[in-house]
Amino acid sequence: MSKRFYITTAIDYVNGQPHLGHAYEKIIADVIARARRSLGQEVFFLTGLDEHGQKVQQAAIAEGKTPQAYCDELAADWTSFAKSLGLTNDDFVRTTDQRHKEFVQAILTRLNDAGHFYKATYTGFYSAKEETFLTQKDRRPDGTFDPIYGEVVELKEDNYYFRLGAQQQWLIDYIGANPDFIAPSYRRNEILGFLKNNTLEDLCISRPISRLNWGIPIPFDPNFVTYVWFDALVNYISIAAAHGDKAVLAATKSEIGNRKSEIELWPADIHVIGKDIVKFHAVYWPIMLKAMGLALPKQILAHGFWQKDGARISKSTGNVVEPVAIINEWGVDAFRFYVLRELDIGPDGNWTEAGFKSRYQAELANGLGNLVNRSLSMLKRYRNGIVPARSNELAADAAKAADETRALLKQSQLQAALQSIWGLVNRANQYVDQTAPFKLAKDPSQSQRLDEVLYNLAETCRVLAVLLWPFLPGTATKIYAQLGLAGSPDKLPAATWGGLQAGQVIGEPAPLFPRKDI
Ligand code: ME8
Repeated sequence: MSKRFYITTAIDYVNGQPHLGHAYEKIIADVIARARRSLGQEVFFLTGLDEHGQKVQQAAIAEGKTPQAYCDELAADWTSFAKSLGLTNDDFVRTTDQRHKEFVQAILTRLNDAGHFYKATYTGFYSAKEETFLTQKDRRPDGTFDPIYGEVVELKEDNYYFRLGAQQQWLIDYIGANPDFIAPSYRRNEILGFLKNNTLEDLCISRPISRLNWGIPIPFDPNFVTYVWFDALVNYISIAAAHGDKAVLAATKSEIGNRKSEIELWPADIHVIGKDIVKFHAVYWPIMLKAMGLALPKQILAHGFWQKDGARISKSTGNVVEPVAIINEWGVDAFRFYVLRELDIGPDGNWTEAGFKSRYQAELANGLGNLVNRSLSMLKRYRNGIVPARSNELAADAAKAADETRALLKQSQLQAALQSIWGLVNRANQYVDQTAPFKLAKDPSQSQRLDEVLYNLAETCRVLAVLLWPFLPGTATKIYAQLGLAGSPDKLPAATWGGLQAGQVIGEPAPLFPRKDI
């Protein structure tokens, strides 16, 4: 078996319920995963939960639960959330999984044996809220620390450190030589700027159990647990190892558990993450991988942050978007469409209810929904639902949309692909208005012309179903069913014009996006 296209998301902290930002990231990864499958690649899509660390421990204590019980309860909500989003993930990692914990410990042992770690005493200012030590550079001009750090206390403690000193230059060279390694390019420039203008400090990879005990024990020192980021990043390879990935198993010389499969995954093709955690993925993670003797991921794809109504999303101020409530009211495809169409992968976005409703009405109900419904209803009414002979009037428009969509999907340009697809939706709606089939139907001498128009419309709907499948899988499947076609529109080569055969009997037209009073 050949190497799979391996795509991952950040694993989310289980210190509350999932929000819009979490949903957005997982949907991006799902669309890319579906698109690659549709293009004929074998794919492995991994998402999951980051369950250790102070944030989770504190949230559990606040609810009077043990961290494990707290995580178990929330993990059920998050896995059902993944289902509500329509995700096609192949595995779901929890960092409390035994398969992950054992692997992290094996890695720690090996890196320690190879001399990558040392123990040292550090005195400094510590923010429990952000789980980070602060330096003089973090002080504001008046000497205080930013309130985002919460209470800052002076701490003196022993810890284990990962040597990063010798690693800076090769990473700068690597990023320089691999322009697609960090995308979009402005994030790459930020990381290059950071690496060129700062000296990397060694990374503290442990936490004393006196301060934090909710973590993976450091195998060579029972007084410490693993720093949550060192634990979390490793999920991308611990799960590859759990599926029998040869590269990871060989590099880490690990033999854990009974592996049934031998799926080739590493290196990952894309790590989809948010802009706030690029440094962890583009600086620390590559250095960790190099120390383990593993190849670097091919791309770190960083998306922006959502706000709502121009303000930060925040549980405490109540400024939230409830993805599940939106999905229940409007359907998962409407939710997926809005976030992908509204926000390109990179910049920040702003959710407004008016914006959501306006895209629903204009692009889904009046655009795509209306096109499919009137095309198929007319075919039903005027031709008993039987597809007429092939005609190629819209073939060039459909081919243009299909070619563009294919190329854009390969570059993970999801918003641009949707724009291209809607170019075809709009062209076909315009074609209905220009050819006026309802008028042609009244004139028996125009019967052949009506056949042509109806074929072009029905075939355009079929092509649209194939192009839309990665984005709006439920809608695409409904369009196929309404066309009376068996199977799923899940193979991009099927977007070639002429797939609909004369004589095909279509199914029942039904509105895809019911119009709502808004
Ligand atoms: O950072 N808009 O977890 P997390 C868009 N456990 N994306 C957002 C967002 C927003 N408003 N808020 C958060 C963590 N995100 C770590 C990751 S990976 C080895 C460990 C994104 O729950 C954020 O950028 O705080 C990140 O990619 C993901 O949601 C999880 O954030």
